[in-house]
Amino acid sequence: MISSEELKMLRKEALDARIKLIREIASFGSGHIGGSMSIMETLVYLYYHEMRIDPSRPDWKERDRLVLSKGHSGPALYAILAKKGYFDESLLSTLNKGGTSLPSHVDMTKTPGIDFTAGSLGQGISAAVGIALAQRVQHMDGSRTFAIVGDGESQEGEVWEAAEVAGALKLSNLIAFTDLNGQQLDDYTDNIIPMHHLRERYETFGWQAVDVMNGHDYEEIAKAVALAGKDDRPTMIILHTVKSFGYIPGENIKNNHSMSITAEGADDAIEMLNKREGGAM
Ligand SMILES: Cc1ncc(C[n+]2csc(CCOP(=O)(O)OP(=O)(O)O)c2C)c(N)n1
Repeated sequence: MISSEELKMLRKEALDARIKLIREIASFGSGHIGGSMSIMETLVYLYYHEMRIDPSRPDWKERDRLVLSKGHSGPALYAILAKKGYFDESLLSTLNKGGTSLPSHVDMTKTPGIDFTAGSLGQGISAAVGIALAQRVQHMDGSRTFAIVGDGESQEGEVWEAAEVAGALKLSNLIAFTDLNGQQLDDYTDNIIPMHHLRERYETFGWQAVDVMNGHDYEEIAKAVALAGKDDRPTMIILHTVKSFGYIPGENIKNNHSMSITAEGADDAIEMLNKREGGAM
């Protein structure tokens, strides 16, 4: 499904995007590194392989859309959008600073390539349902809506209202992901409200739901996405991920949601990452 050449390309792009993301957050001094890193493979897969987009026409009506419902992970998406040419890469160093077009939470009125504003958890997936419905009503047959939801975010009741509506409307052009990294703002999800049985919960609401046991594996992600749109159900892909994956100082610790990163800390983290990736850059 993915050639070895393409796999190599996706891995290279993800490594480069992760390096840009670390520097981006270090330029402000702190930011949402954990939940940004955990969705990097998914974003790279979508923007480099799957989505019908044209960076020179961010407002192209028939494009596929992405709603980053866990909108605090904007810095990851900015690294990808910059690399794809939606805006100049130099803007990454303005993250979250006064007057920036790259606020820490995604804002469609400020940033080319952002399809919906998000940050108040639970709302983005509802918007994605509306966008997918609009695509159907307007007979935009080749257009799809993608959404990425957090596992902590899934404690919001609004997520389940959206899920119920999408299933009832049989929105087969809606392909959503849950980033099941097992952590939320200040603790492990299991210690707050466990997110077990997500697959069964979505299936009950009329979705096709599939677990991706390694949410950092492109072939697994590709296989799951290939299942979508084959019948009249929306699709939920449950990504088992590691929060902060690739920002090694944040991996496997509790307080990795928003972290302080100095310029020296960024250099060290990038060196560690390059070493682990075998010097792929
Ligand atoms: C309605 C709402 N309540 C609280 C917050 C504050 N908040 C920001 S991120 C976050 C944790 C989200 O956890 P999760 O969805 O698992 O994100 P991830 O761990 O993937 O970063 C919280 C509580 C918010 N943005 N919106």
